[in-house]
Formats: sequence, C-alpha cells, structure tokens
Amino acid sequence: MVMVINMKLKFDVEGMMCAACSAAVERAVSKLDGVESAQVNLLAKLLTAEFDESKTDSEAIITAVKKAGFQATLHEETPPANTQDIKDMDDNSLMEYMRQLKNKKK
Ligand SMILES: [Cu+2]
Repeated sequence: MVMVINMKLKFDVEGMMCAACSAAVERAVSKLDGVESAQVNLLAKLLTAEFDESKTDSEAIITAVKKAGFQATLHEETPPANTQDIKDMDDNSLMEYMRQLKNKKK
C-alpha cells in the first residue's frame, strides 16, 4: 500500500489587497504540479499549501507566488521552547503541554 502524506506549509504573503489578489495567489499555487490545495487567508496574509513533497517544494510555491506579483516567505511557526523536552515527554505530559499551548493562544 502506498501512502502519500502531503506536506502542509504556511507562507506569509505580502502585497495582497483584496479578494482578487488572494484568488490570484491561490490560482497560481494550485496550478503547480503536486499541489493538492492552496488556501489564502487574506486578513492574516497567510497562504496554506498542501502538496506532495516528491513533486514540488516550498521554493516552487514561493516562486509561483512571486510570478503572480506578490512576495512570499515561509511562515515561521513559533517553535516550542525546547524541542528536546517534548521528545522526552510521555503521552500524558505531552497532552498536558498541548493543552497549555492551546490555552495560551486564547
Ligand atoms: Cu487585489
């Protein structure tokens, strides 16, 4: 059985002013070979792209956005304070950690 696990990445997109802009970005990115979906959140200026890593990559997506007339950069998720801590966690403490993260965001 072949399982294709799509990569999901977020990009910050600069220069979008209205729904037509975000639609242009979505269109440009979804046209790429290997891209499953491209969704733009205009208010957050965020592009979420789901793609097959074996067919395309973040560079190609950024280039497609640029060609459409906008600037894109990989969106940096705020990394956890210490990744090693998380690796060492058992399931219960990991759940607790996630719960705390969620609460922080509210
Ligand atoms: Cu526009």
